[in-house]
Amino acid sequence: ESGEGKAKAERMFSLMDGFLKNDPISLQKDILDHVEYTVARSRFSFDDFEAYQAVSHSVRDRLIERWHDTHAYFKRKDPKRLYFFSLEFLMGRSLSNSVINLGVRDQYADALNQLGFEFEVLAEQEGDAAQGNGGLARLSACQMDSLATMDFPAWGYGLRYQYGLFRQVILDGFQHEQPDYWLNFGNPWEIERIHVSYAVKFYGTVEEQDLNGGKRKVWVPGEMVEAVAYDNPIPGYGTRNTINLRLWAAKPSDLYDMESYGTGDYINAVINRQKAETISSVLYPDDRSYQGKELRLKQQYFFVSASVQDIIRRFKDSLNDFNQFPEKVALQLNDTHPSLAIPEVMRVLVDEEFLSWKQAWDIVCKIFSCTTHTVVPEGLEKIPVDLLGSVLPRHLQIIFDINFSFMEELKKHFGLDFNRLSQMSIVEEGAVKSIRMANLSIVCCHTVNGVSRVHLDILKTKVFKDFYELWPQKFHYKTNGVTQRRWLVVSNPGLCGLISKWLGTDAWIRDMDLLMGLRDHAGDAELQQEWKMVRRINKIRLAEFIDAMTGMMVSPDAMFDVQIKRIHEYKRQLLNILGIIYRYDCIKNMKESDRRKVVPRVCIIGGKAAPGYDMAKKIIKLCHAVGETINNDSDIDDLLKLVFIPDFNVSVAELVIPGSDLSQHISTAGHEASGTGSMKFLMNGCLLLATADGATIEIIEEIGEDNMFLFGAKVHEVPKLREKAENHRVALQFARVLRMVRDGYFGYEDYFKSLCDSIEGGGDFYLLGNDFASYLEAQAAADKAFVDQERWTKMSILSTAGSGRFSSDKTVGEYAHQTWGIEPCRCPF
Ligand code: GPU
Repeated sequence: ESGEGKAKAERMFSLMDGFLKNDPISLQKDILDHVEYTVARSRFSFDDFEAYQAVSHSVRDRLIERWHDTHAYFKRKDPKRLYFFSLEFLMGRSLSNSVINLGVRDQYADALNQLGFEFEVLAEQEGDAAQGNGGLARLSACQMDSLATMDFPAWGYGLRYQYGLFRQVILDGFQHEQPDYWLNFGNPWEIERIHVSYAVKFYGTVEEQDLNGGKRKVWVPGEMVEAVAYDNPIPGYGTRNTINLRLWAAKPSDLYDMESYGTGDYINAVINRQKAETISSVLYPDDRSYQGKELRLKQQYFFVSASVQDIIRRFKDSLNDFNQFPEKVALQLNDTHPSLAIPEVMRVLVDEEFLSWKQAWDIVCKIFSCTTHTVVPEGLEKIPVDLLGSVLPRHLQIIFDINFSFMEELKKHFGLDFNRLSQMSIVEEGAVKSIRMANLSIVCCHTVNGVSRVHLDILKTKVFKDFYELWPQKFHYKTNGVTQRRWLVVSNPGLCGLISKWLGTDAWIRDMDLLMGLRDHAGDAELQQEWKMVRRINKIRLAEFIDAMTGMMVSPDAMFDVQIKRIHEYKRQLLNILGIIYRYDCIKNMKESDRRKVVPRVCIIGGKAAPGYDMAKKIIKLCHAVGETINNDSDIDDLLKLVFIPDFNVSVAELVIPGSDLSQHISTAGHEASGTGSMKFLMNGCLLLATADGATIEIIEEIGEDNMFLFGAKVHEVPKLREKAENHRVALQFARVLRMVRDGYFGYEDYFKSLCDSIEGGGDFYLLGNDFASYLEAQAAADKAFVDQERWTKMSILSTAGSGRFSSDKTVGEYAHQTWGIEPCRCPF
């Protein structure tokens, strides 16, 4: 190093004084500095929100420090990196999670106390980052936390929506949607990188040009938009590693339409430029229904194109031989939403890096893997060929070329079996010719993962049967998991402390298998007592929240029975509501002496319906109508309450889950690919009332059937039950509660008619009638178990003890080893 460089480095170091310090005085000074200079309020007078802002900025400084060190280290070591592409990341709040992962929670709490603030109160000031819909999006967030904690050299890539998932407002029992303009109050958790930006092209034509005697394809775009990077540091727990979630925002491009400024219509030219920003403006709120929308297609390509450019630039910084690309890059596609990355990498390698088609194809086949999250073929994405050809003309050509080779391969393998060829083709012929994104992904990825064992079975035997016969080695599963950092450490500090006390260590926060140690103590009266206390405090907190949100007082002595998730017919919130009506009807018809034996319940339902999903919206209204009747019936009093929690989101889940006794995961068997909510409840010692579907099947194996309340048809029974309508062994009670809804017992009978029609007679696709009797039995078993608090508490402890297998650390470890081929790269302290 030159003398000058060394002197400069020394000066910098002495000015910086090494790393930021985390003693209470340093923290207070940093916080007040941010109050004064970042938030620009007087340090002598600032409110809770301003305090939150200042605290966040001081935490952000610490994140940045580690982010720099981590990335400098990655650059030096240059390991194979994982690039995780997802159109949705449901991060929720960041403050509590960050200070816990940085290991400075208590220090901040002390420092704030001395300034006259309470950490929890400030943490409540933060709004949710809701850049996603449901399970799929929250899974991405959990996996980012695990990737960071396990020191994997990984990057997340996605879109930075200006409007997150809509806010749900309930008016007169009906859902209304309001925009979530979440950036209004600033977002301290992101770092804008105005210099990290790429041009993304759309529309236009493909021209052929001569190149060294051959031909090359040149895409002449009709529109260009700039992608600007926003980096979101993701700190690991118990490590210095802090990885990056890079989200792209669309900005007008200076390269594009300069000429329109020459026409004299300056104002309109500026307004037109501004339209570029709509690409990253709004998250699509329909969980899993793709309708061939142009804007959605542009969103997908926009983030894929920017990310691929970023990855290739990084690769070329260190190497310039694309043969080594697969040794440096693993590219994971979260469902098919980012699958345009496949033709995009082909295009860049062939058209811009001048590799041969064969060379490029070999690379593509080595770097891509994908995960699928659905079980129904109808849920698979298709893009109309006309649309794709107009927005991305070169990509359509590439997809056709890939399909041509694939069809040739198929013919060699299966002969001229036209049925099979047309089913497996990437191109679907028909009224609307379209591209099947799942088929494209399967053809080009080396590995296709399902999200639970039974999900893989369904993929192999139904959804992708043909592909499985062709390439059995491609198909695998990694059972989903959730991060215990957020779902226990952040959200349930009481239980967390108790677990550590009884295990004699907090090492389980990085190694969930250790929780099994709790099994030895499950019958211990002292642990049971402490366990009950912690859970009771959480229930009181939840009761206060319910009071604040709905004005309803509920007793923490009652059993809190919870179903929170997106509203979907297959998730059967309707079954839950009909069960509640049944319970209500029973209590109403009881003798006074029998009422004393009833276990009091608070039934809690929460979740959003896609704005265009009529049935789901009717279910929300029915829940309110039934609640209105039950909650105001003086005969019922505290024996039964029905609460709908509005605007369910990640931070609401953090509060509700630790305070639940029983949670419901009651999808029709064969419909929930995995389910992850159940895992969060399990960790928190909440008992499950569930069908044998998705990951629940594996949960049963882990904790045993006796420690939960199972019911309903099994996966293999469902098709037969559906075949014949007369097979529906509809319980008498089912007909009776349905009658009540139809006859207007809860009002709105016209509005609920289609809902009733959808589950009566042969049309009961999700088998509510069939499963109703066994559902009621499971509910009765739960009542019986609850009366015996000793038994209940033991089951609760055993639930937590058996939840280790459902940590996303485990899932991510399996992906790293089996699918991505990446190794930890731990930044030294
Ligand atoms: N999932 Br497809 C979503 O949340 N959104 C979707 O569009 C699709 C699937 C869910 C599955 O329903 C759930 O079973 C799974 O646990 C989750 O993805 C994560 O894999």
